[in-house]
Amino acid sequence: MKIFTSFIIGLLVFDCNKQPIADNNPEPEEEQTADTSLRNLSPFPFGAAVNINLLKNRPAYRNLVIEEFNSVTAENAMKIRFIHPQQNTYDWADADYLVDFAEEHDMRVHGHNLVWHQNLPDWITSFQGDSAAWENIMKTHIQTVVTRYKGRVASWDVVNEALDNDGHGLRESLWLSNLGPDYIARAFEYAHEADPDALLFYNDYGNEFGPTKRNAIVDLVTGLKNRNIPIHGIGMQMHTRFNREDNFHEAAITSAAATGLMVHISELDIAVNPNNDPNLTYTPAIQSQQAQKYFHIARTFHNIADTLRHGITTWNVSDADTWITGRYERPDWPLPFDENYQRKTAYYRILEAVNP
Ligand code: 9MR
Repeated sequence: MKIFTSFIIGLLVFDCNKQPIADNNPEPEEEQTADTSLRNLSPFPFGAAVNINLLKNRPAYRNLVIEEFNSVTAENAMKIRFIHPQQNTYDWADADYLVDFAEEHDMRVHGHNLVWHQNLPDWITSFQGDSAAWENIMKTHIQTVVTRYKGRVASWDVVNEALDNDGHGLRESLWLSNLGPDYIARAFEYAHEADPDALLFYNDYGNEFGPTKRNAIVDLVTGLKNRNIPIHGIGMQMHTRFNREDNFHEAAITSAAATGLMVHISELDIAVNPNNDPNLTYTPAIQSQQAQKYFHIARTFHNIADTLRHGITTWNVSDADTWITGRYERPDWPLPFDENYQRKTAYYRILEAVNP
């Protein structure tokens, strides 16, 4: 029933917003959709994190990605556990598929990610060696992956989530304990050596939590920049919620831009069920509050200097494939497209925000 209802709502919203077509000038159907798409109307790249299986096997998903986005991030396919499963084995199949797909459809690829405390393969978690041997693992991984996609992957999340949850310091990890705190700077240097033209990002979550995490992120990247470490941007994941106050999102975006680095809202989604209510209904009031958050975030981003706008990427494509429902085992509807891949109110508010 829930799915059926949102399908009907999706159809209604979709229909109400169709552009009128002049009778004497019929355009091919493909172009009518493309004219009103995010990729055509946004002045900066608009992307999504994509799942390679869905891209291959679900036509509605694939078509939506092709029509709406001009940037893609692999949700998982470029993570070390998948791309580098054994010390001397790389599995490029899914990442290659995505890069080929992006080129075919004139999209930018944002690489996610090179160094992270999570998603490590067993050969790394069980690795025994001195810090030179660990350094070799990090350097070889970064340079092998970046070199393979040199000139084809425009930008990379070089280091992901190196700060702890609250921003009180660096997160405990195998990288930190074996390499010391300056592993972050060296990761950027290794990536830059492998592809001097790639834009390199520090990516983290919680810029919108409040001043402690926000300032910790800003201090970390500013420190790297001041040492002339080749860092070009801040990725702010922004997995946020429909009832967070606007000033938190605003402070996150404007403080990142104030560093002079490029800004990527790299994993945007807006949860509506942060309290894990198993019986929550996605009411029109909740939808409209969520759409207003999307509007505010997209407009605030739109208003920073255009040279700093790397783009906005949503984490997943639609409410049918969001990571949130699986991870938290709750109903939720965090994305601009519904379970049937139809545009939601949030979608139209984003269009309005980026195309004033
Ligand atoms: O959405 C991703 C999920 O499918 C994976 O199981 C998980 C672990 O690799 O990572 C999720 O993506 C995360 C991203 O890589 C980093 N920021 C938080 C994202 C959501 O957890």
